[in-house]
Amino acid sequence: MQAVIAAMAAQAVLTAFPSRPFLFYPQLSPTFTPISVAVAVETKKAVAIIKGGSQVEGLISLSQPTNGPTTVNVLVTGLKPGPHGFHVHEFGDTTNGCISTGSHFNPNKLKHGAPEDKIRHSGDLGNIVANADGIAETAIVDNQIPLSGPNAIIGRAFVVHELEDDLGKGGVELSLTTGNAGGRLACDL
Ligand SMILES: [Cu+2]
Ligand SMILES: [Zn+2]
Repeated sequence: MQAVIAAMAAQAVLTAFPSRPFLFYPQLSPTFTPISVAVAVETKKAVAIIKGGSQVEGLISLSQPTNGPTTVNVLVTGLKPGPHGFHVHEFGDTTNGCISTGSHFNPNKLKHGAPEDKIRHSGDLGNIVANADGIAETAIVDNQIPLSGPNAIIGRAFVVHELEDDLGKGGVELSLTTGNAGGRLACDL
């Protein structure tokens, strides 16, 4: 991945404010279940804005009810039509450009895979697919990217890649680390 990073990358850094107050707002929105009287379900929410040196930009909004999966609503524009690897990377750090976001978020020390695989990085969200207009719009529901707790993705980064993620099945060395998804599209805010 590193060799092609300079190319273009789209990524958003999930920051738990205060340094980047516009990037990420965790909010607790209490909602009440209709049946139980005293049970409140807290849904955590977050928003990340993707922007970069290329024309790739977009908005990612996340929500997670207590102990439930995280829903990631993705809208990215300016992409080449087709699939693009989409991951949570380790560090919400762009001081050295996209390379500073490190590898795929991988708290369980496993190999790269598809979102539905048992063996995968927690940050492996597969591909988002851009249509003929270069727009990728999708909703991803995933259990391994919580917004709180020890494996929370707060403080990490979303990265959209130049190429398709082969989901660990490409048969080349990079398949098992990065999905061979090529450069990171557009970098930083
Ligand atoms: Cu990636
Ligand atoms: Zn991975």
